[in-house]
Parts: sequence; C-alpha cells; structure tokens
Amino acid sequence: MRTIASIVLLFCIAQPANAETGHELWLRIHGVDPVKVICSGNSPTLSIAVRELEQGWGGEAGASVVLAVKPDKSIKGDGYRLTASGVQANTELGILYGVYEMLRRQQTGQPNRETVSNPSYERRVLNHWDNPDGSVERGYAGRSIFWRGGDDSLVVTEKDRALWLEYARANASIGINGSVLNNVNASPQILSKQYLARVKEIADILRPYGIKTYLSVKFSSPSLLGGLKTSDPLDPQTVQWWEAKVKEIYSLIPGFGGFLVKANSEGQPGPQDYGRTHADGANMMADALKPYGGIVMWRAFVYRSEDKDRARQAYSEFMPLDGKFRDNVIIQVKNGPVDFQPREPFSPLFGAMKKTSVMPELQITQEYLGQSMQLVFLAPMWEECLKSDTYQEGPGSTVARSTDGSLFQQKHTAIAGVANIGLDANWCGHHFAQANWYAFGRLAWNNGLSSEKIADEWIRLTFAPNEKEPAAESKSAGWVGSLLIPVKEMMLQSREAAVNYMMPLGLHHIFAGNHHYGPGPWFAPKGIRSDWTSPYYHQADKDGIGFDRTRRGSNAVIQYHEPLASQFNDPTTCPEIYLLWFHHLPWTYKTKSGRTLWDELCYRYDTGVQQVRRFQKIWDRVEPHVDAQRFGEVQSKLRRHYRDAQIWKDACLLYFQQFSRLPIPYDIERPVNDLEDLMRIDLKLSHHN
Ligand code: GCW
Repeated sequence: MRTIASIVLLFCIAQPANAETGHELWLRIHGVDPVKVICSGNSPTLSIAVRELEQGWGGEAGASVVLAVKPDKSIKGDGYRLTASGVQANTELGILYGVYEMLRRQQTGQPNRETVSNPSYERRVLNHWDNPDGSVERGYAGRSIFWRGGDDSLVVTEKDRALWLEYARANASIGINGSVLNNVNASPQILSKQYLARVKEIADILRPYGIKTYLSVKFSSPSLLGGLKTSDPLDPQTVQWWEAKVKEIYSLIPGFGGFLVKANSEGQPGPQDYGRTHADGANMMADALKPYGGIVMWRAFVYRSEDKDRARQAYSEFMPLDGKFRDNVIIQVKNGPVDFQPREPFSPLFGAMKKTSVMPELQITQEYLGQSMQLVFLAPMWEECLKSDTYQEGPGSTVARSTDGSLFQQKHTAIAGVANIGLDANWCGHHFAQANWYAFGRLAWNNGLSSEKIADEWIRLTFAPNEKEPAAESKSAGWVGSLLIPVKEMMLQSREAAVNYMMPLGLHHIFAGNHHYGPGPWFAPKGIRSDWTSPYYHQADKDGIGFDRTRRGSNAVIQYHEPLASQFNDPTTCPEIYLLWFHHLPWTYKTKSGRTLWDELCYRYDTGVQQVRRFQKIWDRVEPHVDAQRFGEVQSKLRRHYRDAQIWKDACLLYFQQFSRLPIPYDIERPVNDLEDLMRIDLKLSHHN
C-alpha cells in the first residue's frame, strides 16, 4: 500500500503541470463516468445533446438522464427545465442548452436543482468584423476563422470544418445562437455566388448547434455587385435585386438569419445618399427578408463631423424615426453614445425608442480596453450598462428591460457582441479574453446575471484541476483559496483599473490615433476632422477639463429622461464616474473626496497603475495551480500590461499638467517617462499583432 502511495506521490511531483494551449476554452473538463441517456427523438441537435452528456458526465456514475421535448407553458423560446431526471424543453435546442447547463453545474460544483431557465433575448449574436481577405478589423487574436485571402481562399478544407465545428460548440454551450460572418464595413463581394457557397458550408456546420448565420451587407451592393444604376431603396429595380438575392440566399441556406447593416456611417453608403431615410433603407431590406422569417439589424452608429457633439447624434437621427420601422427591423445601438469607450453612460436611445425594437451592441474585442495585451474582464462594464436605469417607463426601466421585451412589445429581441475570435491557438489572444466571449454568451442568455457569478463559473471551468485526472488531488489542494478567490477579485477589478489608468472621471477617447491602444491625449494631426482628435473630447485648457454637455453646453443631457437629465446636468449630483463626460470643470474644482479635480485625476491614474501591479502579484502566486504554458503566457502579458498602464498614467498626467500647471501630489509616484519621449513613441509599434 505504502509503496503504491509513494509511487503515486512521486508521479505527482515529477509530473510537470500539463501544458494547455487554451484551445479547449471553458470546455476542457471531460467526464469519464458512464451515464444512460434516454432521448425521445432523433435529430442532429439531439444527437449532439446525447453525445455531450456521454462525454462530459460528471454526476452519479451510471445515472439515467431523460431528455424530453414536451411543451410546457413556463418554458419560453429555447428555454429549458432541469428536473431531477433530466431536461425538458419545447424545442430540441432547448434540450441542448439544458444539457450544457447541467454539465456546467456538475463542473462548477453547483447543485442540480429543479429550475426553469428562459433566454433574455431571442437572438444572441456574435458580430465578426472579418474581411474576405482574412484580416479582422479590430481583431487581436490572429486572422479570421472564416475567411482567408489567396488563390485557395474559397476552398473549404477539413481543417476549416473542424474549427467551425469547435466554434459552433463553444457558442452553443453558452447559448449564443447567431453569427454575423463578416465585417460591418462590408464588401459587396460577400453576396456573390462564390462567397455564398462558402457561407452555405459554414451555415451547414453551425445549424445543428442552433446558430443562425447572418451577413453584413453593403447598402450599395445592387450597384456595386449587380451593376444597377442606383441602389436607391425606393427604386423598383433595387427592390427586385434584393428580393432575388434574398431568394438565392435562402435556397442555399435554410433558416438564414438576416442582414446587419452599417449605413451612412464612417463613409459607408446608405439610403441618405439617395435622399431617403434609415427607415426607407431598412424597411426595403426587411420586406425582402420577411417571407423567409429573416430580420434586419440596422446600426445606429452614426455621426458627422459638422455636428458639435458626437454623443448627441445617434439619438437626433433615430428618434424622429421611432415607429417607422417594420417589425422585423431591430435598431442595433452601441452601449454608449460615442464608441465602446472604457466608460460611457448608456446610450440615450435605450428606452427612448418605444415603438421600435432596439438591441444593445457590446464590444467583446478589446479595441479600447487594451486589446489582447491587457487583462480586462468586461462583464462589469456590460452589467453596469444593462442595469442602468433609463427611467423611460418609470423607475426600474433598465437598459436590460428596455431591450429584452419586458418593457415594450417587441416582435424580436436581440443582443450583439463584436467577437474577439481569431486563428490564435487560444482563440482570443489573451487567455483571459476568453472570459469576455464567455461572459457575453452568459449575459445574452440571462441579462440579470452578476459579473461575480460569471467570473466564478469561468474560472472554475477554465482553471480548475480536472478531478478525473490522476494528479488532481495535489493540484486541487487549496485551489479555491489560492486561485479562485484572488483571480476572481483580480478579474472583477480589472475594468475599473483600466478606467483608472486610461480615462478616469468620465474622460473618453484620448487614444493614440487609429490603433486605439496607447495614450494620445495630444492626438490632433493637421487637417483631420476634429471629432477624430483627442482634444475634441477632453477639451483641456488652462481653465479646466471635460466636455460640457450640460444645458449650457451641447445639451446632450436633454436626451436623458428625468431625473437623469437634471442629475447629469449638475456637477454636484452627476455621478463622479461621468463627471468629465458631462462637465467642463476648473482644475481646482472640489471632488467628492475633498481633493481638487487635478489631484483626484493624479490619484486615479496612480491607483490604476497600482491595481495592475497587484494583478501581477496575484498571478505570480497562482503558479502551483496552473499549467506552465498558460501561467507563463499570462504572466508575460501582465508584465506588458503593467508597463503600458504606467505609460498611460505618465502620458496623461504630464500632458494635462501643461494645462493645469499644478504639481503632482507628493504622495503619488512621479512619472517615470518623459512626455516628449511618450509623444514620439507609438506604443503600437511594439505591439505583437
Ligand atoms: O469603433 C469604431 C471602430 C471601427 C468600427 C466602427 C464601427 C467596424 O474604430 O473600426 O468599424 O467603430 O463600429 O462601425
């Protein structure tokens, strides 16, 4: 006995922690216990459900599980009921989602209580900003998993198929049921016969996993691809062209989801080019899709350089159109009124458009939040937005409720996330960026979930020692206290840390030009439109800093329902996290802490840097509990993260100090870099992507 024990012990010590590439995502735990699955039907989706149970069972060995497609009024859409004996649902997909939840509970140590779970949104969609040549706009995890350039660009290989299958499974496991396969800055090529053939291949693989395929389309496709003289949405030939194209798509791709459109935005063509409105354009496409059950997701991301406040524009342009859209059009609105900044108040369109379906668009890819270099868990940011009260139908009219159908009668409900997925072995570039993909899926399913719960689940699934492995015992000793708790704390603080070292107190869009990774509060090349420069947003001068959006300024506050409009309008009642979003204030303005605005800024920037330093320490201590590969990769990213947080602090403080002319408080670490150097180097140059 003792010999066996010591051999086992020796084995455990001698065995280096297995290397993990991260490719398995949150699906790395495989069960080995037998299970008997009794399933009432037979279909591709149900077979997947059965197989998942057989390969992942971590419950009582030899148990029987019943999967029953059986109508039940308390179950909605593809929701499910978990019972003592198995899963019940109205649809096959509901069964599959129930199975994934059952396994997740086993793997995360949650009891399998009887529950009904219904999705918050009917459509839970990833938006891929992938281009036909294989590049990914704002992608930081390698090239596209769907497209590649070159001679064989449209050949579908076994490797492609295998990857798409893994992608489908990962999405289904967290409830995502739609993918837009190409960039909103769309190439007309995507609707050509050759490209549609590839789209069909992808759609065939995604379908059994319940994932509908959508495409982004360029509004002028009838002219660019079809050779028509115009793409005017009211022109009968244009209408016919779209009808024929939609028919062609559905003949290839049954259950096709519909179109996503970026129109009259950042140079993209749109109905306004022909003197028509967004509603004219969206409705024309919606009518073509209607007979097949397709929808149009029409983006509200619009702004013009002539307007003096970018934050007001989506609302000004779309509110007059409320009620003018078909019921299969959903207006897709970014969470904030400007552009996926580290922190923005919610977009005032939420709750305000009462006669139109509105869906939130979140950005999973970290364009403005450290890309794949920095560890930033985004669930707290999304939770903050979804829980924001719009007051549009009285207190409690949160963004979540104003978009999920509980406040307004919407024919369709949806939520979108801009994907952070690429060909990198770990899919997302940074191991912790996987948590953002995961969080998007979980929140799209249940928009009331807390960030804490999501982080807890994800860490367990991603880092827990697999209890079925021989070396598990030693690895799992103290795992909760040594890894789960500190890593969770780190994740939950990481977004606030990023806000602190990048843009505290409501500052926004002071990035280096174009790539949006490092600081560039000075960014204002000659001749560029002013709303693409940083000074437009921070407005720093010798008197103070911040964008005046009060009644005396751009009056963007008026777009919010009372009591918010008045609250935001007054610096003493405006939440401090949005202070400089709404106000231009003197450097010596007294903040809530009692410090002057300048001192408070210094303090926040410094706090952000210290938080990242702490993350490094937390991570260093988890080494015994994580495989060597992932440990090392995260550790090295954190080193870079810390360095760049320091650069953010130094750049912003030294730059703004030119205006404030005030000293950095003595109890705060001095900047370690020089402003001239920081303005010369472009952080992106040393970026690995
Ligand atoms: O945030 C900006 C990005 C663009 C993007 C645009 C949009 C796809 O910098 O890269 O284009 O938003 O959302 O349309």
